[in-house]
Amino acid sequence: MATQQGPTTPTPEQAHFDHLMATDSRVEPRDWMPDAYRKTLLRQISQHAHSEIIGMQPESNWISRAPSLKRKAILMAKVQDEAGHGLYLYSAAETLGQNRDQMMDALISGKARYSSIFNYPARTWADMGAIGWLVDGAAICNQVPLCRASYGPYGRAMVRVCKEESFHQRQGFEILLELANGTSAQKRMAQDAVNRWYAPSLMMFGPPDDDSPNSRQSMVWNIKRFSNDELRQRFVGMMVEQVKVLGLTLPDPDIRFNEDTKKWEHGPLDWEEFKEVLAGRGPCNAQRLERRRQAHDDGAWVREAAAAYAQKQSAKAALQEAAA
Ligand code: BYC
Repeated sequence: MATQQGPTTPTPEQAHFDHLMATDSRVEPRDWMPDAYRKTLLRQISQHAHSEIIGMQPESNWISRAPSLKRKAILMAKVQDEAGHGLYLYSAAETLGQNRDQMMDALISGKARYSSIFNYPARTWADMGAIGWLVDGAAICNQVPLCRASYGPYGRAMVRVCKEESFHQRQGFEILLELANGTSAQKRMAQDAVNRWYAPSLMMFGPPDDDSPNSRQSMVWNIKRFSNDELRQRFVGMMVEQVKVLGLTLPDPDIRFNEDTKKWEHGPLDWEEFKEVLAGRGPCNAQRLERRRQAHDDGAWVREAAAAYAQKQSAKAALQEAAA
């Protein structure tokens, strides 16, 4: 005799989680969550944290070559901010059960992802402007909706990150504005940097929606609020206006205003190049990872000293407790 299969009743924990999702409420570290939710958050937060850390490299290369003391100080502060963003995100990941050592091992062994954008070289000072304006601009566009991500520690980290990214974008815009209003050689340098960073910055939003295996579920879980293509399109609309103020152009002959949707649309992107970069074969993948490995090795003595100090402090505390 066939048994009748009704819908399974969710466990109380699952029901609570479902309620949090249905009411667009926050999940906190001590709440029960499905394994797949935890896994996808860890996947995204890890990718994001490592992007911040690897993202320090193209800019830190220019600190010693910044054209003035003021520019040097500003760039140094920006690079330090990126390190801070990485730390907030590693802490958010820790609340999900993955510690910083595990995450760092995954990065330096080449297993973990970081944003494709940081595998492109920063060739001139104008690249500092283009990175700030386009790369931080794309990051803000992507990350402002993440301030409402359902996982509390991630959403709260994003609030602070976005505030700092806004400052970064303004400094990038201002570098480009000054170059664009400078000599003709400076203007050419600014345009060349925009030409090289434009398409890679559009690819930061991830693959097209039809080819994005994670988006749908992440949106059901209120982690992502918009699809990759929606955010990319929104970003293009912002850049089209801002580039006019710069007196530069976007290297996109097919960009057009869609009268039906009242939105700007970009031309085709080279998704084969994107896949190559993700597969580790971008212009700077090997160099970026090697530099991170070297920095990790060079910092070993700091970690050892900190661990020895912590051990000494806890032994001292234990002795004091025994004596009390
Ligand atoms: N690069 O299903 P999809 C910054 C991967 S740093 C590399 O659409 P999802 C800054 C994706 O991980 C800003 N990988 O995925 C720092 C997935 O692979 P796995 C960084 C990419 O997660 C210093 C696969 O492709 N911001 O601001 O739904 C200086 C399929 O994709 C990329 C963030 O990370 C990419 N561009 O959506 C200056 C924001 N795109 O994991 C500035 C947080 C996709 O299955 N992250 N992949 O192996 C996100 O919002 C989402 O993770 C993404 C991708 C939109 C990037």
